Amino acid sequence: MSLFSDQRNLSWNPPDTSSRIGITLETYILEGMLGFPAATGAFTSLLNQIGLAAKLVTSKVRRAGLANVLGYTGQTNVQGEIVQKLDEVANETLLSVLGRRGHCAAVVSEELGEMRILSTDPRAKYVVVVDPLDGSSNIDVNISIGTIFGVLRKGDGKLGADPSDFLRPGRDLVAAGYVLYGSSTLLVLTTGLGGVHGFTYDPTVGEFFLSHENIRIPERGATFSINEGHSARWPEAVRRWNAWIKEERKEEGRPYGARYVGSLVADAHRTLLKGGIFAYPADRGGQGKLRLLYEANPFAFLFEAAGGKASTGSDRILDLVPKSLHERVPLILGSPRDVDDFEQFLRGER
Ligand code: P6P
Repeated sequence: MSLFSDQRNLSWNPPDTSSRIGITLETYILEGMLGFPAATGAFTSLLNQIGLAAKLVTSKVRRAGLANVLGYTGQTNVQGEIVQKLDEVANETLLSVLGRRGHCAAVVSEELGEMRILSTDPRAKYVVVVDPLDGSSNIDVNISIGTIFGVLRKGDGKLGADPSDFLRPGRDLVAAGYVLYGSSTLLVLTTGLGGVHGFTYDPTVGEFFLSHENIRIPERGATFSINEGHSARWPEAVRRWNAWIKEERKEEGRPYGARYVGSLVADAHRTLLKGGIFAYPADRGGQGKLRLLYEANPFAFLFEAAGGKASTGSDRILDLVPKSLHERVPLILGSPRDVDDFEQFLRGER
């Protein structure tokens, strides 16, 4: 009997190919679904390397708490070996993986004072900025931490990269994202062109699967995220905005709820999904705490790709031209309407 004449009710239904939920990160990248032509094999390979590094760091982060329980103090372990701090381990992991395939010419990392050359091969067309493990001080209290990364093209016609390849505005990024080591490990990625997408890690199979396709931030949210413990150091306009956002004005959607984890990746991720505003403003004439190259720029690139805004409170983050590799910058990140409100206070219009 031909299969096609079989009268039994075949329970198999053809897969719904309209939704891409559930496909792997590798497939998503390989098939160019990030809005980048799959023809750029080097770029595809580089993004997959970042995915591999995230898997390796995940396994180390997940065991870190256990390390403390087993007496691995972060100083010397029971074998008397020097146990590196987790962010150093994450940094070494990322450098090792990014150096393997020869697509990454150099890295600027929060963990390294200077740029690190990985390849002088002319085929190494990209450079990477990375905060290997942001918020790592939270690991011993089991609060979510994260890895933040951005990819830039190396300048044309050069063998090795140099700092000028990094001291460029964030609008030159070709990809950016983060890995959130929370209740599950989530990698969120964009090339700017093809939207923002989240991939959840399944440790039982060692794969990232598409779980959040085409993330868009709400026009306005209902929470604000700022460390009010620093309010004495803020410019007066920030204090006025902070008082305004907490006013009891139901008809105007205020007060906003306060949410602050103290881990940038966690606070930014919540803001991206739910809307609202995250602010680490300038303090007492300084530039705030967050770094432009590997914290503010990757998030600014990603938030704008999701319909959000990112500013210093007055200038678009992605237009800033860095003067040094580790320079700090005020970061106001979130729903466009909420960032607009903040900027109006800083312009003295409210
Ligand atoms: P504060 C963590 O140390 C971090 O670099 C970011 O992850 C976080 O947003 C910020 O510092 C928190 O700083 O001054 O509020 O403790």
